[in-house]
Amino acid sequence: MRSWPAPSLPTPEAAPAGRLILRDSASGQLGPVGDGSLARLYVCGITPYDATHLGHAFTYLTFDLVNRAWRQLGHEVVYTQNITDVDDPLLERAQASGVDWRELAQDQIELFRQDMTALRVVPPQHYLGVVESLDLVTDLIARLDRLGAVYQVDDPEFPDWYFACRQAPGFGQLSHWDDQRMEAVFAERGGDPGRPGKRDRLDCLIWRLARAGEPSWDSPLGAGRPGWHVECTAIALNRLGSAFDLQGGGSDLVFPHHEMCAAEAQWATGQPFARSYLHVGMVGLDGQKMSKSRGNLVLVSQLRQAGADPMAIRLALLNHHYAAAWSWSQSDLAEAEDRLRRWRGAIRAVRSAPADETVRAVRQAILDDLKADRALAAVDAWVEAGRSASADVSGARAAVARVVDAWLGVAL
Ligand code: 5CA
Ligand code: ZN
Repeated sequence: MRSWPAPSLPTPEAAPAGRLILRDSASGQLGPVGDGSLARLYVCGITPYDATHLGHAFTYLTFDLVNRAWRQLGHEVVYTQNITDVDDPLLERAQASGVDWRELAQDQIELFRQDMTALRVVPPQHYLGVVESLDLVTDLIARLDRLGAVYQVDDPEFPDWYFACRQAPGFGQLSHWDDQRMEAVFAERGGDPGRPGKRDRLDCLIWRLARAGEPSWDSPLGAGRPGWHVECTAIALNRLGSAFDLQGGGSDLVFPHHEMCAAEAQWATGQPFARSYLHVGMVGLDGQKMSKSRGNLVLVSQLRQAGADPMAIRLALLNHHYAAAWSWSQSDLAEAEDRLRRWRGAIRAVRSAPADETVRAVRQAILDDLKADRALAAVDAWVEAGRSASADVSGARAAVARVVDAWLGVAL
């Protein structure tokens, strides 16, 4: 799938210092991530409807900070992202709104591309839809079948294929949840714990056999379509290999999605799936999780159409640390617009404060578990100091504009 145009990126720093430290969601520990010369990142992409709400944008901006930091430190980055362009929620939405599911997906992917471009998100090198990746998916399921990791449910009419997650090496080591919590959340997030004929209530659908009126594709498993999790396992393993550096998404993906992906990959390859995981806190609106099903969405495109500068939207989101859930309000945007105005004013002013400390502080804040809010405060302090400066410090304004562009993705 075509991704979107890359923003201009300042060349990496001549003498890059430091390493990126992130808190791994599986271990809860802080540690270096992507330390080799090649840094490999997989981020779960959209299911293309109701794109791009501010929760999506917050998640992709978080990983954009990771991508930019690695590049500035001189690593080569391989970034892969999927698109869930066939799945129950997409088909249900298409049906409910009377449009073809392919058309709905295409329109929404295009809108997502435009939003990502406007927000200056560095695109993934590998941007893959499920429909174009079906061979990868069915190959992986066949491999799991040979290893005894999948089975057909005991249902004479629709003997769909399931993954026997419980026997998978390492199952549960990402979320560390108990059975009761896993089951409850599994049911909420597309799972079917109560389906008769399964061997274990947590086993997840891996290949759904064709039903009348649903899209399906021929395969050695029978005509059908993939269950949700296996798409990301197959695409990530194919483009990044095992034990890649970082798997990411919103915190709603910890279980079952990322737990199942990891279990499938570990069984198929005998290797860990990702070395580290990063999960982004849920963005809500007026105290509730922003989600398609609740319909309480604020879309990036709506804000843009209403005249918001995409750089102000970016600043509004970066003002929150990724790890905590938070609730969007109109004042987030108003504050960010004010900040953007102040920053641009300082970059064009005739006087400025010295920038060396500021540049270091921005870089350090990001390397320290992506403390973007702290980076913004460092730039605020430089802007404030410039007000009482008596002269222009040579190169200071260019240096701040550069670090804000390279590390925060904000063009001033
Ligand atoms: N296609 C799957 C992943 S394979 C999916 O979860 N799609 S999505 O469209 O529902 O979400 C896209 C990305 O945005 C996921 O990483 C998801 O975790 C994240 N996300 C969804 N809602 C929010 C929210 N309210 N706040 C933060 N991130 C969110
Ligand atoms: Zn995914």
